[in-house]
Amino acid sequence: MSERGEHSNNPHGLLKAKSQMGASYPERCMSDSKWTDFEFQCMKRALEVAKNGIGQVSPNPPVGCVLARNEEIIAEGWHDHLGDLHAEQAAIADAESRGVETQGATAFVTLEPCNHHGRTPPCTEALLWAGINRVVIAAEDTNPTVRGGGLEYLKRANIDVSQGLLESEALQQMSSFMHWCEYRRPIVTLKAALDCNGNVDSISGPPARFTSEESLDEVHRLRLQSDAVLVGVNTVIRDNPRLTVRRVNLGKSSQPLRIVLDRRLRTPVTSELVTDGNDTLLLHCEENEKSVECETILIPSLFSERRKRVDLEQLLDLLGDRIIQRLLVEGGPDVWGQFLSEKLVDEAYIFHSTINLEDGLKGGIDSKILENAGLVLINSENIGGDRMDYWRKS
Ligand code: AOF
Ligand code: ZN
Repeated sequence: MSERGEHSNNPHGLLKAKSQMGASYPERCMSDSKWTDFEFQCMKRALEVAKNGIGQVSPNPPVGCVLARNEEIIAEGWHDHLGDLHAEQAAIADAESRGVETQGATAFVTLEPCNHHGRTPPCTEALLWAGINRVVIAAEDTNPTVRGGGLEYLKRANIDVSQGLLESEALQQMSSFMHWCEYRRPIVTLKAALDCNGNVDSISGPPARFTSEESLDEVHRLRLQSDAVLVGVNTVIRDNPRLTVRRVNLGKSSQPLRIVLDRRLRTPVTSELVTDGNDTLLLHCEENEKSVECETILIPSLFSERRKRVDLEQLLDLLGDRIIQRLLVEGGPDVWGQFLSEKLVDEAYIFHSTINLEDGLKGGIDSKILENAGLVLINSENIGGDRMDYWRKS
């Protein structure tokens, strides 16, 4: 087992795969399936270890791989951080480091093996080199630079190849990568915190935190999994937020790009977003002599003065060109409202606090609005006394 096993729940308990996984994936009726119970177990384990790369590998997807022989998992690996080994190569290295023979083994991989020389050599060649004779994948790689190539290459080399095992689970795990491959735009994740009356702030009082410590941790986890965090300029002026990952381990990842929709370039030059040394992008539409110590882009066509709207389609294209795969929209109400009314939110995390803010400012978010935006409630969780609702596009 490689040292990287420190991230895994039970790095040495390879054979306990099934009992570890039980709760996270739907139980299947095996009798009418083309897959055996053991094959399910293997792919579940591959999906489980892939989680170690979440928040660390963007713009690559998190990928996991297990090697199995004679109904026994013999090695496992995952893509741990950008530039590190791909999952297949990590699994082969895991076997090698423990002197385990890979000849004749089956590889279960959550993504089609790559067949290109990128940051690492092709996984297809590594699998052949290791003597793997069967490859089972969950999802195809829709990255245009590798599309289809991996499976074709393996088939031509007489490897027994099958696909589609736990495919929807894998697609969900790699959703931002898959979305970007298809649309060249980021997935939009909305985060909002509301008091017990649906308010987000107190109009007369100073800005104050009203969600639990655990909810704040959750927000930092969301930032870690996002390539960029977006707010409107009013939020910057009112809260002077940092929008960085601080409460959870950043690992080998970098801080998300902070983006401010700032029509008239009103972001204070002394604000945290400008002065803390992390990257910020201010998007504005009026010529301005102001000198700000961060990147600014003047895009008159992004803002419609007459309709008081931002051209969000244009914005998403621009961010997609920068290989932003997940955009976290953190506020405030005007920005949320526009993304929701244009049905551009792919998923939303709504934190409901029991606290009652005096003289509250409406958040403009409720179940009806989320449903009208095409979202459905997937689950609700208690997070340190708050209720966190997770909504996703149906
Ligand atoms: C795999 N196994 O674990 C991952 C794959 O530039 P590179 O070399 O890092 O390659 C990145 C691309 O490879 C990425 O965009 C995706 O298409 C694929 N990711 N492939 O065989 C892996 N993470
Ligand atoms: Zn690869």
